[in-house]
Amino acid sequence: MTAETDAKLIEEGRKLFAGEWKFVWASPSIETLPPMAGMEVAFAGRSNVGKSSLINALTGRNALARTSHTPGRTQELIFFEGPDKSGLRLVDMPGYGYASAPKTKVASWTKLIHQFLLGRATLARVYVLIDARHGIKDVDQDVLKTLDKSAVSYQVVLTKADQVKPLELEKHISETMTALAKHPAAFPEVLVTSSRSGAGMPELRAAMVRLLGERA
Ligand SMILES: Nc1nc2c(ncn2[C@@H]2O[C@H](COP(=O)(O)OP(=O)(O)O)[C@@H](O)[C@H]2O)c(=O)[nH]1
Ligand SMILES: [Mg+2]
Repeated sequence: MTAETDAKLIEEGRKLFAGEWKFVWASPSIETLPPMAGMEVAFAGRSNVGKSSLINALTGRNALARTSHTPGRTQELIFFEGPDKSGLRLVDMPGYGYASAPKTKVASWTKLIHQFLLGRATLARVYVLIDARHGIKDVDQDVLKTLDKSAVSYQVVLTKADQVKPLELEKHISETMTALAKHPAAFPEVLVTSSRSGAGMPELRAAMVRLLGERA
């Protein structure tokens, strides 16, 4: 990867996400998924980790994905579609791991996600969001294990980097890399982001442009 291709991908990413993004589908169950089309990229993570905020920051739309102060609101797979020609879709996944969830809810989440990950040929990547303040927790490890068993490649994205001091951030990045070494299916780099400051957005957009190129 040269600096030149990097800059080119970043510019293409900027253009792609400057286009019109819209909501297309919400699916509470595996039976109601939209027909497979284009290339899908999904965002997973604990409730409140910043999935919906990240989708809003990527697309430059304040209220495309609904964000919430109350954890555990999104219990559906929500699909967003980019400019027609791109064929790119973003999928906001239901959050996991909020303390007040009854066991049955956790079980139904796991089932939905598992089925989605196993049967979705159009799914090119799952971004697993991890709060930069907390690092990878046990419940995240369970999800990484589920992903290891699926055929989908995934990458960790640290969120809310604006809330963490630089030294602490470095520590959490290296701890995350160490944890990822035990997950051979994980992409061996972490993306550091803040939806609030916009940090990491150009790189994340560029990463999706690269995926689109690999699929074409
Ligand atoms: N400081 C800071 N707060 C954030 C950031 N991203 C999200 N949040 C806040 O975290 C809370 C949960 O965000 P949300 O996107 O709804 O999380 P989700 O449940 O994973 O979809 C909200 O109060 C957001 O304002 C960020 O980059 N920086
Ligand atoms: Mg959400």
